[in-house]
Amino acid sequence: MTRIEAVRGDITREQVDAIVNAASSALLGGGGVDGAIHAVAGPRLLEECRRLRNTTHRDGLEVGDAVATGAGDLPARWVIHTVGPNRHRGQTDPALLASCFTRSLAVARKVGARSVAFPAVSAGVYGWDADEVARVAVTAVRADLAARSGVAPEIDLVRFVLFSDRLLAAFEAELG
Ligand code: AR6
Repeated sequence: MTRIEAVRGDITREQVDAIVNAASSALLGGGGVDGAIHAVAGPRLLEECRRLRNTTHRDGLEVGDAVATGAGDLPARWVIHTVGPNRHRGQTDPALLASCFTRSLAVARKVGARSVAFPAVSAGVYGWDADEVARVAVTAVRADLAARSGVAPEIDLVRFVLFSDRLLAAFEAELG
């Protein structure tokens, strides 16, 4: 069984195999959790992101998709970059947000990560409501894990790392 939990904290401090970044399509850093992750990870992370842009991701990363890099100086081993839908650009389809979580889990399995920490993707600059992000995230993660239970390699821990009490309460309410 995979443990799913929510904690309040700074995702850059998480000692898990993979942390998920709420990136932009450009994959070259930004503000919010993206900026925090790049600041702690250091220049190696940006180099790896640039390499992706010069090879497999010349047009950047699509909304709802995910891709892994190393984690530079972070305690985690991998950073999984995903691009949430931007409500301010009319990207209001919950399936796009759900895809961020399921694609990130697929990438985590591909690299062999057994523990994964997620931020509240799209709940910041991209303008989604905390309760909706919590509902979509928890539903998507639960459904994904249920669909793959018993299929190796398994993920042992999914931890939502929330930056505010408001977000933590929203996720706790969904997790029940
Ligand atoms: N640990 C955990 N959560 C954090 C941290 C942290 N260190 N820092 C911020 N958050 P946002 P988005 C929370 O704006 O809405 C960037 O510029 C934050 O409080 O980081 O998906 C990218 O480059 C909020 O609840 O991501 C993109 O252009 C949540 O993380 C754009 O922002 C997500 O907020 C992505 O916007």
